[in-house]
Amino acid sequence: MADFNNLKLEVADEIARLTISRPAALNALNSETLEELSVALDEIEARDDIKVVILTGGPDKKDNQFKSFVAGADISEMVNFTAPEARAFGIKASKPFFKLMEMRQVTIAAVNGFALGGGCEIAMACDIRIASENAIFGQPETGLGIIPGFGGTQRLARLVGMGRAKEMIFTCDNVDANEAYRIGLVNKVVPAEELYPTCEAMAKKIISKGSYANAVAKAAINNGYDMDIHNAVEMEANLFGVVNDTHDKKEGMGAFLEKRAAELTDF
Ligand code: CO8
Repeated sequence: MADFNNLKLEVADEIARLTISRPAALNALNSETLEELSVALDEIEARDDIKVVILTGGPDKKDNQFKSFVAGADISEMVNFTAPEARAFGIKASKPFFKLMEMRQVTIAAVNGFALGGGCEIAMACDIRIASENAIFGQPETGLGIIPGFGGTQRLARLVGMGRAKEMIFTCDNVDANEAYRIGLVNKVVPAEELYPTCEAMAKKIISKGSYANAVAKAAINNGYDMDIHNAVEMEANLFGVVNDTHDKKEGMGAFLEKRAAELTDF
């Protein structure tokens, strides 16, 4: 794997733990980190021995505590952006963000503190979000005179509905972990010390199912989300055809009928 300045990648039991680590800036996303994320996610996607990615934030510099998941895009880099530079920055981010959303591996955000601006946005690009009790979500951009630019105006409304998304974006009010759970922004809230073990347990459960089938199901959910229901169900039927021609289908159904545990290996 490539060497990274702002990321840490550990792989064990088919799970990649990808940690964003810029301790001096509460893991804010600068250009270098976005580029490294692109490289890391491309490399992960090519590996058959990684089935789930858990994305999280490293500890801060001041107290060495897990205070922040990602405190946004890097304001010190953005402050002098011209319009073309800002656009290029947004496009640079869209590659790893879409990769998290669309790669064949399942992606889980382990949100362990501030998830503000680009931090909330990168969590939303993951398939699943699990938050520690100290997590704080928010889109503070309009208070900085900008708008969410890493997909926030789109993904937040899709996750929590237009009314709540507009309220969060227009007021810049943060929401705590329990409120994030209540509005559907996160899947689960757990005490801080249980965050990684909870993500890992979910990852292991996901890995115990058909990984190829899960990758196809992920594509079906993503592709169908913005289609009309007739085309979406037809697209699903096509993908259902694809998964019927696999080892895992024969093994999964065969094992059920023979009353034994299935050994699912396709990916
Ligand atoms: N960018 C750069 N540096 C940051 C950022 C950031 N987003 N967040 C924190 N830091 C730095 C601070 O400047 C500080 O550095 P230093 O020690 O050198 O002064 C260090 O991290 C620690 O931060 P604080 O001292 O502020 O820590 P506190 O515990 O007092 O506060 C907060 C924590 C509340 C998280 C606070 O740091 C904060 O409000 N940060 C900014 C949050 C924010 O506004 N995020 C949104 C940024 S805009 C954005 O994400 C847009 C995304 C879309 C861009 C699209 C482009 C096309």
